[in-house]
Amino acid sequence: MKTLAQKILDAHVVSGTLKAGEQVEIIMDQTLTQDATGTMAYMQLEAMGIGQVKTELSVSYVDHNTLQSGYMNADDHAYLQSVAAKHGIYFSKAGNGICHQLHLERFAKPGRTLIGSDSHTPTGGAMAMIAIGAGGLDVAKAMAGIPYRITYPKICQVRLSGKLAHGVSAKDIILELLRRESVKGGVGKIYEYTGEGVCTLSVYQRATITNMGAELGATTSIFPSDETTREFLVRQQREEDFIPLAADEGAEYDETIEIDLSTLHPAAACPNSPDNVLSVASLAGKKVDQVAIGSCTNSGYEDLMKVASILKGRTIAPNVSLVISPGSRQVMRKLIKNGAFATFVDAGARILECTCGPCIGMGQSPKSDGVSLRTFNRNFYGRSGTLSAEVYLVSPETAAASAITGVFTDPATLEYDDQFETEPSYVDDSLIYAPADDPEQVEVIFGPNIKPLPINDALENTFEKKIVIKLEDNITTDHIAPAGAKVLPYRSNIEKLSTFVFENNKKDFYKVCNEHNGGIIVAGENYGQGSSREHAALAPMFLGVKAVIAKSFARIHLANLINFGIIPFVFADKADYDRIDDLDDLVFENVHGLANDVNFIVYDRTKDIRIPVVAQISPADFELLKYGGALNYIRSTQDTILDK
Ligand code: MIC
Ligand code: SF4
Repeated sequence: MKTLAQKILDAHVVSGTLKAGEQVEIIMDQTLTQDATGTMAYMQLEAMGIGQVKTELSVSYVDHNTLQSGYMNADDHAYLQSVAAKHGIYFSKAGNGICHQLHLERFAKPGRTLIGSDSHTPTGGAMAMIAIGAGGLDVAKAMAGIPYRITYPKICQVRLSGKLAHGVSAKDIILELLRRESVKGGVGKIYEYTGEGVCTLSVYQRATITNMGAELGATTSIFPSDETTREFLVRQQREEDFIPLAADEGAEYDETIEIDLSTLHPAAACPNSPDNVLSVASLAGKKVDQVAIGSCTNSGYEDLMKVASILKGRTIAPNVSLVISPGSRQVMRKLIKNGAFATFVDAGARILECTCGPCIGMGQSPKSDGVSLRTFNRNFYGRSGTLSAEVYLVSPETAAASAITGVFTDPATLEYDDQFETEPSYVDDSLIYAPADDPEQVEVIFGPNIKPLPINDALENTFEKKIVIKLEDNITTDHIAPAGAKVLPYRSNIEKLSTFVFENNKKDFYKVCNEHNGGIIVAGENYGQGSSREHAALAPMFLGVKAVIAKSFARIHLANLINFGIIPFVFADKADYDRIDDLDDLVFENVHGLANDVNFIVYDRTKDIRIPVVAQISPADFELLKYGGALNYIRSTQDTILDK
């Protein structure tokens, strides 16, 4: 008797023991990349010497870096289009939509595995896929046919009963889970949704939930494939991709969480963390300056139809700026046809293109001390581009209702129609280009923004380095390698990008690293939560960071550190965090002798104390570290691990 997640995982495992906590290797059927992580991923694929990708399907999307002020982003787009054509990868052009929504609409298939260089890849779990976010190098490896290594997760059942009340939305379900479980509650887990409440949720609603499972720190989240899934696929004109899939009757779960949908109320994640959840009712009346509707979490057809329903015949409050970015061109086209789009314009909304936009700080930063309500998935410090802004994460219904009144408003208190016909989707793949028939003829275009991949040195057996920064709990990858319109254009230029590392925590961090010839990062719990951006490991690697000592790590960032040859240590005794300080000299002796889960002693020369730390990583990962990271390892051992 198996859970749904186990069924799909087990059918894809090629080595390892199928038991929670054990390392397994799984074959990935599909891959996706987006532009902000894709350039590195494809440079790494090319560095491996791969001709055609080995996956069933690989897609490259352009959706993040679309604000083209300067040549940089456009250079990246041209590179991505040409490299995709050459290596057997489908390419979705800028403006076509956000990778996760488009992938769900056009390519996701029940029962398949997907790895994507974006932390919200688990959105595909709404289509009964095992969909996992990872660093670009892991995605490049999957395209090269190398199985993906993960710790076999615990399977946590989320049993849904009842039905959502008027004004309550899928966003409120996942916010409730975040309230209960926290941003690190899902580490090492897959959340599998079951129960009679499942069939009351559409595929787009399920996608909101699986998307934001990333904020729980989970490996992924998954829904069964049922009649609702079939109808979605029929509307996308690909019913042939449907297969029914569910857990076996009597399957056993490691844990069960019960949620009665009828008891939920509209909720908001308050600054600066997605798990800082309060009811909208408790915030009612608080003045709002900006409302942003969109992102891969909440810009599907139904989300925007509900927004249109609330905005119909009304106009936004004078104190509010409302921006709307539809998740895909298909959805936008349909809203144009059925009149919903005209409603947005009439209400006073500012319409943005179908991209990530303000979610990643590509424009629309709020005013100083502004209160911004966003239907997005992350409200980390500084991510909006305005450090003093207060960003709240809410449902599209709460966002639309508050845009009209100008204050936090519980949508349950408003009359609006939340039933609308689910007509056939408008399907249009005209901005998705198939790979070239004659790949040898394709020339890959490298504009001046694309700089060569930095290569790490092999790991020294003994070294001494200073602590270059000491950080608190829950440091996000947005702290490490900030996003936003100013920094993101340098994602293909690591030298330049490295000058922004920790810019909001320690000004000129890169100069400190240069002065001390690299160093060691010390951090609290859940270090590296949030995005999959490998730049948060790659740029510190470039600055000479050799190890991070933290109380605990987020899953994807831990893997990225190993991939780029930075040793992730955890304190054997968390109390030792308080005994060491910024600029202490740390000595690491005989690191080549490291073994999984065995105490390793770091000598703090400044304080003359010994700190036991542990590296909880597999023997295979130790090998990567010795070579200075996965790319060095693959290139040195290529003949044996790549079937070219
Ligand atoms: C994000 O939402 O933080 C991003 C931008 O989509 C990242 C990827 C990136 O940094 O390029 C993610 O979620 O992985
Ligand atoms: Fe884009 Fe935001 Fe989704 Fe990341 S979370 S993929 S930036 S829409």
